[in-house]
Amino acid sequence: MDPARPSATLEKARPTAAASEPPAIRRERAPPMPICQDCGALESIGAKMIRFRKGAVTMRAFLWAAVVAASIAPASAQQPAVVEIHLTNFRFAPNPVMLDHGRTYVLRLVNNASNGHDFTARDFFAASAMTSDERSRVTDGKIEVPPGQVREVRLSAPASGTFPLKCSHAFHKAFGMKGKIVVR
Ligand SMILES: [Cu+2]
Repeated sequence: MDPARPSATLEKARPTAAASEPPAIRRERAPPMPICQDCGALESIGAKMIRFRKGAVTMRAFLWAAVVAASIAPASAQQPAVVEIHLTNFRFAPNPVMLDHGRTYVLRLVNNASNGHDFTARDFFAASAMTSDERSRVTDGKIEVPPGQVREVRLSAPASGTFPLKCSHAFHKAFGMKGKIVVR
């Protein structure tokens, strides 16, 4: 009787409360649903949460990429691609010289001929990124390579394009010592 009473009173209290204030309860509980469906308030919060999560994932991916890039960067800075170009009577080899945009190179100019030659590429040198020290190796858009010697210059390849290359020694271009540098 005793345990039944309280439950009975609760059951009694509930119906009476629900019966006495059904409009008030329904009005208080009802608004959230129409707001959610009508103006999409809840949906927008959900979307924000998804965007936040996506942002967090993107941020994580970005940080990871930055860490990877940071670990790779010093190695690529220490080890630029070496491109050996032979200057002979009277041609450049390879020709064209193929480079990739933005990549760092050491152009190793090798002259095994008995004549002096030069590597003249004014537009290419002007467009390439170089330290002032490296740029000082280039005179008037060219690098002179005495017979049997090697000259090196380090640079970052410019935006993609085709740049003329020649030897400026008298008649060498006419003899065929010309070519191009193609940056992809
Ligand atoms: Cu020449």
